[in-house]
Amino acid sequence: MSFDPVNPAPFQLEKLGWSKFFQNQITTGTPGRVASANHGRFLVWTETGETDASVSGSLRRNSTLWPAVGDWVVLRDDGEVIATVLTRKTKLSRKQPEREIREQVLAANIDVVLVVLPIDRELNVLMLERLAVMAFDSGATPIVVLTKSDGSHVVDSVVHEAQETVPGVAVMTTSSQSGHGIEELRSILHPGVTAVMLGASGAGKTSLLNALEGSNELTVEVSRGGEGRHATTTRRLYRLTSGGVLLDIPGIRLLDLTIGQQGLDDAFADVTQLAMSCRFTDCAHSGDEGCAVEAAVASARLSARRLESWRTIRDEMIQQELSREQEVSSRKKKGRGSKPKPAPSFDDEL
Ligand SMILES: Nc1nc2c(ncn2[C@@H]2O[C@H](COP(=O)(O)OP(=O)(O)OP(=O)(O)O)[C@@H](O)[C@H]2O)c(=O)[nH]1
Ligand SMILES: [Mg+2]
Ligand SMILES: [Zn+2]
Repeated sequence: MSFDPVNPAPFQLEKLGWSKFFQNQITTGTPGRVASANHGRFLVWTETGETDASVSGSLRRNSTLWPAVGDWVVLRDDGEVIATVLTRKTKLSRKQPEREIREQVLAANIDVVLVVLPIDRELNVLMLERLAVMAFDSGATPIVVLTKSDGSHVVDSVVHEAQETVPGVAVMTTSSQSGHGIEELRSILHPGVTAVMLGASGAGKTSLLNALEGSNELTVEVSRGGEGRHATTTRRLYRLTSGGVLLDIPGIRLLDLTIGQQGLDDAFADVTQLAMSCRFTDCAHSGDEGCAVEAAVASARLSARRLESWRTIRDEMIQQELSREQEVSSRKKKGRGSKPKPAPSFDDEL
């Protein structure tokens, strides 16, 4: 375990997000936070410094408790083995219907999800809607960060478009090149706050980290089509000079975005609010009798495009659910459902 004699308590756990919620879960052992994971080895921050830890045998056999970046864990006395993963406050995850481990936790115990989209070209509304749903699903607070503002001549109208797309969510603009908005971002990331950056490859996530910290982490050239080529390949926590903690993760593709009902309700708060007046509680807002949402579209209180997006995402959600159920039932037919759980494949893969 590394220890800095000049600064005897370099890691104040509260600054790193430690709270009563976690304290109440432990009686013995050393608490620490998983800062990165690499094929079964974990870099853990504790009060006395960083340690390189593995997981205990019992954890290894119980794949539902596999540590993810951002997790609070308890180390055994020797300080090199993770004995327990504490219950998560929030988690940003994606479902993997086709994999043995169904859910991949991208970030644990986050307070804020920075939904990062570049605006040096047209705002990708489709992406924003889905990222917002996933961010809301995590249980943390989403904030939209529109990057590369130096490359846009229509910043105000794009901000307006983003606000219309995710009503009630704060929208800010940044430029890692000019420094615009970086101070504002810094003020959000104060001690005790953990944020994760969620966005496509090439959106400018790592550049934000570099602009905040003056660091020089690897960024990527963006191709003509706007897609980056995964400059960042691992998930990692950074302690910021502003006191907070920032998680940089690899870019996510539109295809990988998974969605849940709660996230849908929250990201489409305008539709959810109107739906409370629909005659049927399970109204699909699609020709159903007494539909208040369609009535709102007819009287121009809700845009038709907005309802269209809601329907599309809901259809995708139902489709995802169906394929997951099919997966489970075909597994059962093959008699695999009764097999003991396999050892976890490493969750730190892309
Ligand atoms: N003009 C301009 N370019 C930017 C800005 N921020 C990032 N870029 C450029 O956009 C490209 C991608 O930036 P990255 O920070 O690597 O993107 P990323 O989201 O971390 O990408 P992944 O790690 O692959 O997910 C780089 O070439 C950056 O120089 C900005 O504010 N203005
Ligand atoms: Mg990156
Ligand atoms: Zn309805």
